Amino acid sequence: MLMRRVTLLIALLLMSTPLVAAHHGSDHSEAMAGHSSIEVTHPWARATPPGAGAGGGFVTLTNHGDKDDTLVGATSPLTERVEIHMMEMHGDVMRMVPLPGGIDIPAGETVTLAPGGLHLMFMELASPLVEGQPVPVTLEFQHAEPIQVKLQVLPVGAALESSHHQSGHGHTTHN
Ligand SMILES: [Cu+2]
Repeated sequence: MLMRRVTLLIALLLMSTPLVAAHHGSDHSEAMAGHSSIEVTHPWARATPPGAGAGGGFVTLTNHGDKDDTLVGATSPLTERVEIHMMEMHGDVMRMVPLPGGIDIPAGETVTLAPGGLHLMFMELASPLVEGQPVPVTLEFQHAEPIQVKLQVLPVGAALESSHHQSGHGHTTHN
């Protein structure tokens, strides 16, 4: 009797599986919708300690189009102020400098935002960036349509595998 019930249960589970799969499959078209000449890869951010007030976000931007473009701004539900910054050496001190003109992404080139260089800055954070809780960001371009990404939040002090420390100011991209 018990055995028969278990068999029936398994049969029901097997029957319901294709329905679940079909439902998930319907989300696919939405993800494919936004066609853009700009490709965004490695969206990530660093977790911030409580009370830090601001946090950095990083993406890699590739311009597959034949026209130069510019990342002119970004928005996020986390804060009303997302700025574009770069790091600059002033004597021995690294300083963050706002880039009101944005970041140029020449046609056919890739620009990497990374710690120690170009980055997005989430200003006046009401709550810290927490490891494992993705940060939604909309990137705005001069020509391309806005692109929505979710920054994966890594531990405080995390670095992208391709980033490396350099003395001096060698953070501009050379191609
Ligand atoms: Cu900054």
